[in-house]
Amino acid sequence: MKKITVCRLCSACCPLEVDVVDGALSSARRLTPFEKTISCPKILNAKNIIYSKERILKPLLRKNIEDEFREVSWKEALSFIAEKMEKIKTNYSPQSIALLRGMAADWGTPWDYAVRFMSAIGSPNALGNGSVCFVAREMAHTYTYGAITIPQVKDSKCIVIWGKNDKNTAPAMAEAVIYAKEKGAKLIVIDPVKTFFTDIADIWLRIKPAHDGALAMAMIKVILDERLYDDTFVKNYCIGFEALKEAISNIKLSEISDRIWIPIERIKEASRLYAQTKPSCIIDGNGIDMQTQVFQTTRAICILRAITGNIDIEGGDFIPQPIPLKNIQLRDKVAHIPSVMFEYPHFEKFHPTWGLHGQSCLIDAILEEKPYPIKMLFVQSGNPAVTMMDSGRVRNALRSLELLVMIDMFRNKTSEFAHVILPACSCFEKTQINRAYIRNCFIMLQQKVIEPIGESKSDIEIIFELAKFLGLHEFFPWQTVEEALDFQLKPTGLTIEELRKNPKGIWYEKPRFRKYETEGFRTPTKKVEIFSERLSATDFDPIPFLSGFPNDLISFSKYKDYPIIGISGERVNCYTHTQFRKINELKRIEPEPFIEINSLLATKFNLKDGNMVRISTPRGSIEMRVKISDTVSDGVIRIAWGWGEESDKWNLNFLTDDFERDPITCTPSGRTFYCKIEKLEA
Ligand SMILES: Nc1nc2c(c(=O)[nH]1)N[C@H]1C(S)=C(S)[C@@H](COP(=O)(O)OP(=O)(O)OC[C@H]3O[C@@H](n4cnc5c(=O)[nH]c(N)nc54)[C@H](O)[C@@H]3O)O[C@H]1N2
Ligand SMILES: Nc1nc2c(c(=O)[nH]1)N[C@H]1C(S)=C(S)[C@@H](COP(=O)(O)OP(=O)(O)OC[C@H]3O[C@@H](n4cnc5c(=O)[nH]c(N)nc54)[C@H](O)[C@@H]3O)O[C@H]1N2
Ligand code: SF4
Ligand SMILES: [Mo]
Repeated sequence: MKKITVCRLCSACCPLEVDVVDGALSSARRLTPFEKTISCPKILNAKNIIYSKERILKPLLRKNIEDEFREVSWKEALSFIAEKMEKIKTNYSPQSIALLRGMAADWGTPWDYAVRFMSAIGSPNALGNGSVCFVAREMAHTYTYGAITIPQVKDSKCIVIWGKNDKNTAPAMAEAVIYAKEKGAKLIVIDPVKTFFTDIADIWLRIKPAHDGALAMAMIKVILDERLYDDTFVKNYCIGFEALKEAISNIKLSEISDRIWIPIERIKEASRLYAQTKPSCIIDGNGIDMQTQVFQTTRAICILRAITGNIDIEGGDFIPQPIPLKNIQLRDKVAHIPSVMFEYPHFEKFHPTWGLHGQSCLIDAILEEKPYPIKMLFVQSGNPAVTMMDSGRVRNALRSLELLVMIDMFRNKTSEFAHVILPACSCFEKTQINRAYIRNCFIMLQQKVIEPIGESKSDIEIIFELAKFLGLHEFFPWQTVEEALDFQLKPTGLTIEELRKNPKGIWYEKPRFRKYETEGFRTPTKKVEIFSERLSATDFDPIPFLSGFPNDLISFSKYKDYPIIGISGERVNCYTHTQFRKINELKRIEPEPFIEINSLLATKFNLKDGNMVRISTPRGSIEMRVKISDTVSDGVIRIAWGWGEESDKWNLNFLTDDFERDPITCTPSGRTFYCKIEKLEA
């Protein structure tokens, strides 16, 4: 039998067609409107992933982290958790219990119920990892024009790809770029690394890693100096244009050019092409996240969109029309309790449903007991022992907890610090609504296509079970997940049943362009806030980089003995972060990690392909084989990402820093750090 659903093996959330034979998943493929398609090895191996013998099929429990886990019943696991939680509440406080969320379970409805659960127990500390993923960037969009825009790539005439590599990370977007390019669209790519897109670009700006903010401001300067901006849009719909003009008058292109490794002429060429081609759109990505200036950098890029009048137009950057799902997170209930993110109030409160995404603050709170001790942690769909910056520090924090409960399909490095693991089911075994399908007017259901394997349960059901065991019935009155989802869908007039009858999705309303003409923007002033009063009032630069460009954009800049710039390796399309390395069919595609190094640096260190090197920073060191490659420029090495799950000696985040952070979003630099390398004997 064929069934339609949404894939959540990575965050791209592709629509899928799945073949189910005798109740078992036999194969699955992406559904795409494009002729030229990009294949995804993960989905082709969905069966091997979900039926892997490594799956956790029953709850696992141990009293001490030195002991072995034993399989127990759900009842025993939940009673153990409930009993411990009561003790922690009594000995400390409800807010001493926190939840940390990785990206895998999705930020739509599964996130809502996790946050609601935490609110119900009386803790404001439900944290996600969005400070290093895209939530920090989303906040910058929101502060500028009210929402994160969606690039209308297919209909665009000029596409800027800024720190994104959709070929490996979001195939439908990559297909749209290829389609538009074949129809004649121009392509500008801003990336320090050679990729599939830099190869087909009209202009490739090979930027110095982490220096995107200065480039964006330089492009704004060219556009203003050469009067290439959209005068009407700026006059009618923006606030702070005059202040922007004044700010850029202090910027010297020659200085920026030297700083960011891009010749002035190239900056001008790209600025002109972007501003003079209509419509243009910008795809911004994770290459800008994990920078200590992600917020202001993204603001500057947003301002580029605004001054060129490319916002909310066909082929430009669309302001989404979100599906009005009911907000059930109950954050008001705990609003009076300071959260662990108390030092980042803008980021803490910028959005009604994103909630808290400063995961680094959680580690601070555990280690320093500020603003109070954190003694118990739920880790849901994440592997923080490998994926958070400065793994050594993170592990010290995890080790010091009185109780760590994981909700996951597999054991991972984080399990080494866990007392209980509750078995979660895969994306094919549960029904939920993903954030990708509520952020705009098209909604599609991720529906269960097979029954949960073993005793695993969906993330939402696990939250319901925990809530019931803790006597939180009044907050979780629903008998089934579907009933709860229907409750959330009420304001839309839709139901799960109806979505199931329309598995390929429903247009809740048709996209409307230029909504600002009648509705304004969803900012306090209803305008595009080039100048942000909210930032000004709290002593942050109201115009990006008004007080200058910080010097130390790359971690460990102050240390003298670390001359090489290290960056995180690409997301290869056979893995999602630390996942799937036990799936032999995927492992065969990329069997071992390596660092990429160009021939000049290789000669300097007398390195040949396959040699082993030690890579060190002031935080720690790891070892990997060398691959000589022209993907990186001289002085830069790229270190494969996600392999820390396989071995500590490959854990990139033993090298990274969690001390220097973006002052608004607390984002540390996981992307870029100074390091040194040494050749090791065979
Ligand atoms: N240095 C450096 N650090 C980085 C990055 C980098 O590029 N460089 N990338 C950053 C980014 S953008 C991100 S998003 C994070 C990712 O960080 P994490 O979210 O911690 O990463 P994953 O390795 O994907 O771990 C996901 C876990 O969820 C489990 N899982 C999968 N599906 C489900 C499900 O449906 N339910 C449940 N309960 N569990 C599930 C998997 O088995 C796995 O253990 O890492 C960040 N860290
Ligand atoms: N296969 C697969 N797909 C995934 C994931 C996965 O792990 N595997 N993870 C999912 C998640 S959670 C995320 S966040 C997305 C991320 O998806 P993307 O945003 O596409 O992330 P990356 O591929 O890590 O990086 C994008 C590009 O940024 C470039 N870059 C690095 N440093 C800089 C810089 O300083 N400036 C600029 N301008 N560019 C830079 C890199 O060279 C790379 O080409 O992918 C999602 N999809
Ligand atoms: S790209 Fe990600 S969401 Fe899309 S099919 Fe592959 S694993 Fe699934
Ligand atoms: Mo991410």
